[in-house]
Amino acid sequence: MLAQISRAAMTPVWLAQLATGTKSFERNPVIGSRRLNEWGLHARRVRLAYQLAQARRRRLADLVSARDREAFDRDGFVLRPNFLPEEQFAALVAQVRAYRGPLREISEGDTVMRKIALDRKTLAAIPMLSAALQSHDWRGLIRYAGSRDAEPVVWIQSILRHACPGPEDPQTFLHADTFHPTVKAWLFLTDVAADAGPFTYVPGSHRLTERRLEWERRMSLSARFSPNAEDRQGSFRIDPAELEPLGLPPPRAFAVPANTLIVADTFGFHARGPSERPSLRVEIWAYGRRSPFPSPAALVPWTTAALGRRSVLSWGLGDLLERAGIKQHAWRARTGVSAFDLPWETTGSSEPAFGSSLVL
Ligand SMILES: O=C(O)CCC(=O)C(=O)O
Ligand SMILES: [Fe+2]
Repeated sequence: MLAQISRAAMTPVWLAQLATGTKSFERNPVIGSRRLNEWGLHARRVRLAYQLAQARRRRLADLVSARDREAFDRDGFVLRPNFLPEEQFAALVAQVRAYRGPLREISEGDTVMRKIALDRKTLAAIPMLSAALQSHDWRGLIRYAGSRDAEPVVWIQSILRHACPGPEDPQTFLHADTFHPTVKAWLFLTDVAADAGPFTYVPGSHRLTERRLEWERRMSLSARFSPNAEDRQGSFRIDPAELEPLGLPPPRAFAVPANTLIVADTFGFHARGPSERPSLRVEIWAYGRRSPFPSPAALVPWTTAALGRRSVLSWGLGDLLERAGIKQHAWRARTGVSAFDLPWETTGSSEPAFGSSLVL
Protein backbone atom coordinates (compact mmCIF):
# COMPACT_ATOMS: atom_id res chain seq x y z
CA MET A 1 0.00 0.00 0.00
CA LEU A 2 2.73 2.42 1.08
CA ALA A 3 4.73 1.39 -1.97
CA GLN A 4 1.75 2.15 -4.20
CA ILE A 5 1.29 5.62 -2.69
CA SER A 6 4.93 6.49 -3.05
CA ARG A 7 4.90 5.20 -6.64
CA ALA A 8 1.91 7.42 -7.46
CA ALA A 9 3.62 10.39 -5.82
CA MET A 10 6.88 9.81 -7.67
CA THR A 11 5.41 9.17 -11.13
CA PRO A 12 5.22 12.88 -12.12
CA VAL A 13 8.87 13.28 -11.08
CA TRP A 14 9.93 10.23 -13.09
CA LEU A 15 8.02 11.54 -16.10
CA ALA A 16 9.56 15.02 -15.78
CA GLN A 17 13.01 13.42 -15.68
CA LEU A 18 12.49 12.14 -19.22
CA ALA A 19 13.22 15.68 -20.39
CA THR A 20 16.53 15.81 -18.51
CA GLY A 21 19.83 13.93 -18.52
CA THR A 22 18.54 11.39 -15.96
CA LYS A 23 19.78 8.01 -17.10
CA SER A 24 19.23 5.43 -14.39
CA PHE A 25 17.10 2.49 -15.48
CA GLU A 26 17.06 1.28 -11.90
CA ARG A 27 16.07 4.40 -10.01
CA ASN A 28 13.57 5.68 -12.57
CA PRO A 29 11.07 2.92 -13.41
CA VAL A 30 9.68 4.94 -16.33
CA ILE A 31 13.11 5.09 -17.99
CA GLY A 32 13.59 1.44 -16.99
CA SER A 33 10.20 0.18 -18.19
CA ARG A 34 10.61 -2.73 -20.57
CA ARG A 35 7.18 -2.12 -22.07
CA LEU A 36 7.86 1.58 -22.76
CA ASN A 37 11.25 0.75 -24.19
CA GLU A 38 9.71 -1.88 -26.47
CA TRP A 39 7.53 0.98 -27.70
CA GLY A 40 10.71 2.97 -28.33
CA LEU A 41 11.04 5.32 -25.33
CA HIS A 42 14.80 4.96 -24.84
CA ALA A 43 15.54 4.94 -28.57
CA ARG A 44 13.55 8.15 -29.02
CA ARG A 45 15.38 9.90 -26.18
CA VAL A 46 18.68 8.81 -27.71
CA ARG A 47 17.75 9.99 -31.19
CA LEU A 48 16.32 13.35 -30.10
CA ALA A 49 19.25 14.10 -27.77
CA TYR A 50 21.66 13.30 -30.60
CA GLN A 51 19.87 15.51 -33.12
CA LEU A 52 19.75 18.41 -30.66
CA ALA A 53 23.45 18.06 -29.84
CA GLN A 54 24.37 18.00 -33.53
CA ALA A 55 22.34 21.17 -34.12
CA ARG A 56 24.04 22.91 -31.16
CA ARG A 57 27.45 21.79 -32.43
CA ARG A 58 26.74 23.33 -35.82
CA ARG A 59 26.14 26.65 -34.05
CA LEU A 60 29.43 26.33 -32.11
CA ALA A 61 31.48 25.22 -35.12
CA ASP A 62 33.48 28.48 -35.29
CA LEU A 63 35.03 27.82 -31.88
CA VAL A 64 37.33 25.14 -33.33
CA SER A 65 39.58 24.90 -36.38
CA ALA A 66 38.32 23.08 -39.47
CA ARG A 67 40.98 20.42 -38.85
CA ASP A 68 39.89 19.71 -35.27
CA ARG A 69 36.24 19.74 -36.30
CA GLU A 70 36.84 17.20 -39.03
CA ALA A 71 38.81 14.96 -36.66
CA PHE A 72 36.16 15.18 -33.98
CA ASP A 73 33.23 14.62 -36.34
CA ARG A 74 34.98 11.57 -37.80
CA ASP A 75 36.52 9.98 -34.69
CA GLY A 76 34.66 11.35 -31.67
CA PHE A 77 37.87 12.73 -30.19
CA VAL A 78 40.59 15.29 -30.79
CA LEU A 79 44.16 14.42 -29.89
CA ARG A 80 46.62 17.26 -29.33
CA PRO A 81 50.21 16.32 -28.49
CA ASN A 82 52.34 19.16 -27.04
CA PHE A 83 49.21 21.03 -26.08
CA LEU A 84 50.84 23.73 -23.93
CA PRO A 85 54.07 25.55 -24.81
CA GLU A 86 56.95 23.65 -23.19
CA GLU A 87 57.77 26.23 -20.51
CA GLN A 88 54.16 26.72 -19.55
CA PHE A 89 53.67 22.97 -19.20
CA ALA A 90 56.80 22.57 -17.06
CA ALA A 91 55.60 25.36 -14.77
CA LEU A 92 52.13 23.81 -14.54
CA VAL A 93 53.56 20.42 -13.54
CA ALA A 94 55.85 22.06 -10.95
CA GLN A 95 52.93 23.93 -9.41
CA VAL A 96 50.71 20.84 -9.29
CA ARG A 97 53.56 18.79 -7.79
CA ALA A 98 54.11 21.37 -5.07
CA TYR A 99 50.43 21.66 -4.18
CA ARG A 100 49.51 19.81 -0.99
CA GLY A 101 46.14 21.29 -0.16
CA PRO A 102 43.03 19.32 0.75
CA LEU A 103 42.00 16.59 -1.68
CA ARG A 104 39.76 13.55 -1.81
CA GLU A 105 40.27 9.88 -2.61
CA ILE A 106 37.83 7.18 -3.63
CA SER A 107 38.33 3.58 -4.66
CA GLU A 108 36.87 2.14 -7.84
CA GLY A 109 37.58 -1.57 -7.56
CA ASP A 110 41.32 -1.83 -6.96
CA THR A 111 41.94 1.65 -8.41
CA VAL A 112 42.29 4.68 -6.18
CA MET A 113 41.21 7.96 -7.70
CA ARG A 114 42.44 11.20 -6.19
CA LYS A 115 40.75 14.50 -6.95
CA ILE A 116 41.61 18.10 -6.26
CA ALA A 117 38.67 20.46 -6.75
CA LEU A 118 39.46 23.83 -8.27
CA ASP A 119 37.86 26.41 -6.04
CA ARG A 120 39.22 29.94 -6.00
CA LYS A 121 41.90 29.19 -3.43
CA THR A 122 43.30 26.20 -5.30
CA LEU A 123 43.26 28.04 -8.60
CA ALA A 124 45.21 30.88 -6.97
CA ALA A 125 47.82 28.35 -5.77
CA ILE A 126 48.23 26.94 -9.30
CA PRO A 127 48.12 30.02 -11.54
CA MET A 128 49.43 28.16 -14.61
CA LEU A 129 46.28 26.10 -14.56
CA SER A 130 43.98 29.11 -14.90
CA ALA A 131 46.03 30.20 -17.91
CA ALA A 132 45.63 26.79 -19.56
CA LEU A 133 41.89 26.68 -18.85
CA GLN A 134 41.43 30.07 -20.45
CA SER A 135 43.25 29.13 -23.64
CA HIS A 136 41.24 29.48 -26.81
CA ASP A 137 41.79 25.86 -27.84
CA TRP A 138 40.81 24.32 -24.52
CA ARG A 139 37.65 26.40 -24.29
CA GLY A 140 36.65 25.88 -27.90
CA LEU A 141 37.24 22.12 -28.07
CA ILE A 142 35.30 21.44 -24.88
CA ARG A 143 32.41 23.59 -25.97
CA TYR A 144 32.18 22.06 -29.44
CA ALA A 145 32.54 18.46 -28.25
CA GLY A 146 30.12 19.05 -25.37
CA SER A 147 27.70 20.90 -27.66
CA ARG A 148 27.24 23.61 -25.04
CA ASP A 149 28.74 27.06 -24.64
CA ALA A 150 29.44 26.27 -21.00
CA GLU A 151 32.31 25.71 -18.62
CA PRO A 152 33.06 22.10 -17.67
CA VAL A 153 33.85 20.98 -14.13
CA VAL A 154 37.62 20.56 -13.87
CA TRP A 155 39.67 18.61 -11.37
CA ILE A 156 43.30 17.61 -11.00
CA GLN A 157 42.92 13.86 -11.03
CA SER A 158 45.30 11.02 -10.22
CA ILE A 159 44.54 7.43 -11.19
CA LEU A 160 46.44 4.96 -9.03
CA ARG A 161 46.09 1.46 -10.41
CA HIS A 162 46.26 -1.71 -8.33
CA ALA A 163 46.51 0.56 -5.34
CA CYS A 164 44.15 -1.16 -2.91
CA PRO A 165 42.41 -4.52 -2.48
CA GLY A 166 39.30 -4.90 -4.62
CA PRO A 167 37.82 -6.31 -7.82
CA GLU A 168 38.92 -5.17 -11.26
CA ASP A 169 38.48 -1.44 -11.92
CA PRO A 170 34.92 -1.15 -13.39
CA GLN A 171 36.07 1.55 -15.83
CA THR A 172 38.19 -1.02 -17.66
CA PHE A 173 35.07 -2.36 -19.39
CA LEU A 174 34.16 -0.65 -22.66
CA HIS A 175 31.13 1.56 -22.16
CA ALA A 176 29.24 4.69 -23.14
CA ASP A 177 28.89 7.11 -20.20
CA THR A 178 25.31 8.01 -20.97
CA PHE A 179 22.61 8.06 -23.64
CA HIS A 180 23.58 11.37 -25.24
CA PRO A 181 26.62 13.24 -26.61
CA THR A 182 28.77 14.58 -23.78
CA VAL A 183 32.37 15.67 -23.30
CA LYS A 184 35.32 14.70 -21.15
CA ALA A 185 38.89 15.97 -21.54
CA TRP A 186 42.27 14.79 -20.29
CA LEU A 187 45.43 16.87 -20.28
CA PHE A 188 48.01 14.33 -19.14
CA LEU A 189 50.68 15.56 -16.73
CA THR A 190 52.48 12.20 -16.79
CA ASP A 191 53.53 10.00 -19.70
CA VAL A 192 50.99 7.21 -20.23
CA ALA A 193 52.44 3.86 -21.33
CA ALA A 194 50.40 1.37 -23.38
CA ASP A 195 50.43 -1.13 -20.52
CA ALA A 196 49.81 1.40 -17.74
CA GLY A 197 46.10 2.13 -18.00
CA PRO A 198 45.83 4.35 -21.09
CA PHE A 199 42.53 5.97 -22.07
CA THR A 200 41.01 3.81 -24.78
CA TYR A 201 38.38 4.83 -27.36
CA VAL A 202 36.56 3.18 -30.26
CA PRO A 203 37.01 5.66 -33.15
CA GLY A 204 33.71 6.73 -34.70
CA SER A 205 31.57 5.20 -31.95
CA HIS A 206 30.13 8.62 -31.05
CA ARG A 207 27.98 8.53 -34.19
CA LEU A 208 24.39 7.43 -33.87
CA THR A 209 24.09 4.97 -36.72
CA GLU A 210 20.99 2.87 -37.28
CA ARG A 211 22.91 -0.13 -35.89
CA ARG A 212 23.91 1.79 -32.76
CA LEU A 213 20.33 2.90 -32.27
CA GLU A 214 19.12 -0.68 -32.56
CA TRP A 215 21.77 -1.74 -30.02
CA GLU A 216 20.57 1.01 -27.65
CA ARG A 217 17.00 -0.22 -28.04
CA ARG A 218 18.04 -3.80 -27.32
CA MET A 219 20.08 -2.81 -24.27
CA SER A 220 17.22 -0.70 -22.92
CA LEU A 221 14.93 -3.73 -22.70
CA SER A 222 17.00 -5.52 -20.09
CA ALA A 223 19.05 -2.71 -18.51
CA ARG A 224 16.84 -2.29 -15.44
CA PHE A 225 17.51 -5.82 -14.24
CA SER A 226 20.98 -6.28 -15.67
CA PRO A 227 23.44 -8.06 -13.36
CA ASN A 228 25.82 -5.20 -14.18
CA ALA A 229 25.39 -2.11 -11.96
CA GLU A 230 26.63 0.31 -14.65
CA ASP A 231 24.06 -1.01 -17.15
CA ARG A 232 21.36 -0.45 -14.53
CA GLN A 233 22.60 3.13 -14.08
CA GLY A 234 22.37 3.78 -17.82
CA SER A 235 26.08 3.56 -18.68
CA PHE A 236 25.82 0.62 -21.04
CA ARG A 237 28.73 -1.81 -21.22
CA ILE A 238 29.63 -3.33 -24.58
CA ASP A 239 31.47 -6.56 -25.25
CA PRO A 240 34.38 -5.93 -27.68
CA ALA A 241 32.96 -8.78 -29.83
CA GLU A 242 29.88 -6.60 -30.48
CA LEU A 243 31.90 -3.80 -32.09
CA GLU A 244 32.35 -5.40 -35.49
CA PRO A 245 28.65 -6.18 -36.00
CA LEU A 246 28.01 -2.51 -35.20
CA GLY A 247 30.41 -1.57 -38.01
CA LEU A 248 33.01 -0.29 -35.54
CA PRO A 249 36.78 -0.80 -35.43
CA PRO A 250 38.68 -2.17 -32.42
CA PRO A 251 39.41 0.29 -29.59
CA ARG A 252 42.47 2.51 -29.85
CA ALA A 253 44.64 2.86 -26.73
CA PHE A 254 46.24 6.26 -26.22
CA ALA A 255 49.81 5.62 -25.10
CA VAL A 256 50.83 9.27 -25.08
CA PRO A 257 53.54 11.53 -23.66
CA ALA A 258 52.78 14.09 -20.98
CA ASN A 259 51.29 17.35 -22.30
CA THR A 260 48.90 15.53 -24.62
CA LEU A 261 45.29 16.71 -24.60
CA ILE A 262 42.40 14.41 -25.50
CA VAL A 263 38.89 15.80 -25.80
CA ALA A 264 36.32 13.06 -26.41
CA ASP A 265 32.59 12.51 -26.71
CA THR A 266 32.02 9.79 -24.13
CA PHE A 267 28.72 8.76 -25.72
CA GLY A 268 31.30 6.92 -27.81
CA PHE A 269 32.58 3.62 -26.41
CA HIS A 270 35.65 3.96 -24.22
CA ALA A 271 37.43 2.47 -21.24
CA ARG A 272 40.44 2.82 -19.01
CA GLY A 273 42.95 0.32 -20.42
CA PRO A 274 44.44 -2.42 -18.27
CA SER A 275 47.54 -1.71 -16.20
CA GLU A 276 50.07 -4.53 -16.00
CA ARG A 277 51.39 -3.29 -12.66
CA PRO A 278 50.73 -0.52 -10.14
CA SER A 279 50.84 2.77 -12.02
CA LEU A 280 50.08 6.45 -11.63
CA ARG A 281 48.43 8.69 -14.21
CA VAL A 282 48.00 12.38 -13.35
CA GLU A 283 45.81 14.64 -15.47
CA ILE A 284 43.81 17.81 -15.64
CA TRP A 285 40.40 16.29 -16.12
CA ALA A 286 37.28 18.06 -17.34
CA TYR A 287 33.72 16.90 -17.47
CA GLY A 288 31.02 18.92 -19.20
CA ARG A 289 27.53 17.61 -18.92
CA ARG A 290 24.45 19.79 -19.14
CA SER A 291 20.94 18.60 -19.92
CA PRO A 292 20.79 17.11 -23.43
CA PHE A 293 17.36 18.71 -23.85
CA PRO A 294 16.40 22.40 -23.74
CA SER A 295 16.59 23.52 -20.14
CA PRO A 296 17.07 26.86 -18.38
CA ALA A 297 19.50 25.13 -15.97
CA ALA A 298 21.76 24.33 -18.93
CA LEU A 299 22.24 28.07 -19.47
CA VAL A 300 23.50 28.97 -15.97
CA PRO A 301 26.90 30.63 -16.55
CA TRP A 302 28.96 28.61 -14.06
CA THR A 303 32.63 29.50 -13.69
CA THR A 304 35.41 26.97 -13.04
CA ALA A 305 35.88 28.32 -9.49
CA ALA A 306 32.14 28.16 -8.74
CA LEU A 307 31.96 24.59 -10.02
CA GLY A 308 35.04 23.75 -7.93
CA ARG A 309 33.35 25.23 -4.88
CA ARG A 310 30.27 23.13 -5.63
CA SER A 311 32.42 19.96 -5.55
CA VAL A 312 33.91 21.00 -2.20
CA LEU A 313 30.45 21.69 -0.78
CA SER A 314 29.06 18.36 -1.96
CA TRP A 315 32.00 16.52 -0.37
CA GLY A 316 31.33 18.48 2.84
CA LEU A 317 27.70 17.40 2.73
CA GLY A 318 28.79 13.77 2.30
CA ASP A 319 30.98 14.08 5.41
CA LEU A 320 28.05 15.53 7.33
CA LEU A 321 25.73 12.67 6.36
CA GLU A 322 28.39 10.18 7.42
CA ARG A 323 28.85 11.89 10.79
CA ALA A 324 25.09 11.79 11.29
CA GLY A 325 25.24 8.03 10.67
CA ILE A 326 23.04 8.28 7.56
CA LYS A 327 25.37 7.10 4.81
CA GLN A 328 29.03 6.23 4.51
CA HIS A 329 30.89 8.77 2.41
CA ALA A 330 33.08 7.14 -0.22
CA TRP A 331 35.20 10.26 -0.86
CA ARG A 332 37.77 10.27 1.93
CA ALA A 333 39.54 13.54 2.83
CA ARG A 334 43.35 13.52 2.68
CA THR A 335 45.76 16.27 3.56
CA GLY A 336 49.46 16.75 2.96
CA VAL A 337 49.35 14.57 -0.16
CA SER A 338 50.33 15.66 -3.67
CA ALA A 339 48.62 14.54 -6.88
CA PHE A 340 51.88 12.81 -7.76
CA ASP A 341 52.38 10.82 -4.53
CA LEU A 342 52.10 7.04 -4.76
CA PRO A 343 49.71 5.50 -2.23
CA TRP A 344 52.43 3.75 -0.29
CA GLU A 345 54.35 7.04 -0.04
CA THR A 346 51.56 9.06 1.48
CA THR A 347 51.17 9.93 5.13
CA GLY A 348 47.62 11.22 5.02
CA SER A 349 45.17 11.43 7.82
CA SER A 350 42.74 8.68 6.96
CA GLU A 351 42.82 5.04 5.94
CA PRO A 352 42.32 4.20 2.23
CA ALA A 353 38.76 4.37 1.02
CA PHE A 354 36.92 1.21 0.11
CA GLY A 355 33.61 2.70 -0.90
CA SER A 356 32.05 3.00 -4.29
CA SER A 357 29.95 5.79 -5.63
CA LEU A 358 30.87 6.15 -9.24
CA VAL A 359 29.91 9.19 -11.22
CA LEU A 360 30.07 8.07 -14.82
O1 LIG B 1 40.17 7.10 -17.06
C1 LIG B 1 39.96 6.71 -18.20
O2 LIG B 1 40.86 6.41 -18.99
C2 LIG B 1 38.53 6.58 -18.67
C3 LIG B 1 37.57 6.48 -17.56
C4 LIG B 1 36.15 6.67 -17.99
O3 LIG B 1 35.51 5.78 -18.43
C5 LIG B 1 35.54 8.00 -17.84
O4 LIG B 1 36.17 8.93 -17.32
O5 LIG B 1 34.38 8.13 -18.26
FE1 LIG C 1 33.46 6.49 -18.96
